[in-house]
Amino acid sequence: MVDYRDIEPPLKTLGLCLRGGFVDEDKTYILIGNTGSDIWKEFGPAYDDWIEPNPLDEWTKRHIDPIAADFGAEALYPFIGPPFMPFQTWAMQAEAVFPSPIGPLIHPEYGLWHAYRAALVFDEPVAGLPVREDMISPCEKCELKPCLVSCPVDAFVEGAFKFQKCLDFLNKNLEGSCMHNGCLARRACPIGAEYRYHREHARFHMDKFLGIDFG
Ligand code: B12
Ligand code: SF4
Ligand code: SF4
Repeated sequence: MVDYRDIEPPLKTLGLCLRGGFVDEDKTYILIGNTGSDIWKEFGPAYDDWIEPNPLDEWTKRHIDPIAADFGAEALYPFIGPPFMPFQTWAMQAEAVFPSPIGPLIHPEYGLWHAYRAALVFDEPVAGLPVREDMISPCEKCELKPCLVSCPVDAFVEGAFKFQKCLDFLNKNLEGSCMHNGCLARRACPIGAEYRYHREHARFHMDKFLGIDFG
């Protein structure tokens, strides 16, 4: 039987980590993700091997497929779709993360500075699967909610992300703070401030966000 803790070492060398797991209909789902900019230390300098237009997705698949094969699991990815796999729903089952008012799930330690890169699906139980911690969302204790008042174009309206407003602003401010350092609304959140993405890492994601073909 595979032990949960045995999956961590090969991920660590990639700047990735385990993000909990859960059992559903006899299958065990284990989530893999990144917290802070650890992933950038491994992926960023490997730019000679980047395959555009989605180098992080290609890099992830290239490294995770063999790890999944070694452990006898199937690898699923958040970026393959549509239809996309319900990674945020899975994440809420796997670990103590909660919807934030601006969209991304918030983690009590990493704040908004984390993401999911893959899920390993096993046909059998996995030993040492951690139990999801019983916690409350940091947003419940956050009275001022600075994330909701920091966007220069009020892209967050009544719980929805008006991404076209955001994209229009970014396109007019390509050398602005959002593009260089990452979303101002996300950076306004006090939780997990020490995990904020480093400048180059943030810029990479903003460039990719801007380059999405919205049809
Ligand atoms: C499409 C997509 C987008 C589109 C959204 C378009 C649209 N209008 O839907 C665009 C391009 C705009 C986008 C932008 C961003 N995205 Co995006 N996106 C996705 C993607 C690929 C698919 C989403 C989807 O359709 N899932 C399918 C549904 C069925 O999945 P689901 O998990 O069941 O979704 C449910 C939950 O969201 C849940 N839910 C939401 N709120 C609440 C509240 C409660 C109370 C409950 C119970 C449930 C709930 O309801 C949804 C429907 O069932 C996901 C990856 C993935 N596979 O999920 C990333 C993903 C959601 N994105 C992510 C990120 C980080 C971003 C950006 C910050 C990108 C950036 N610039 O760096 C921005 C921020 C946008 C924002 N403020 O919300 C991360 C979020 C990580 C996290 N911490 O939660 C994900 C998970 C990708 C990843 N690799 O981790 N994204
Ligand atoms: S600023 Fe407050 S409400 Fe907004 S995401 Fe952070 S903790 Fe939640
Ligand atoms: S990136 Fe900038 S414009 Fe876009 S939602 Fe965040 S704060 Fe608003």
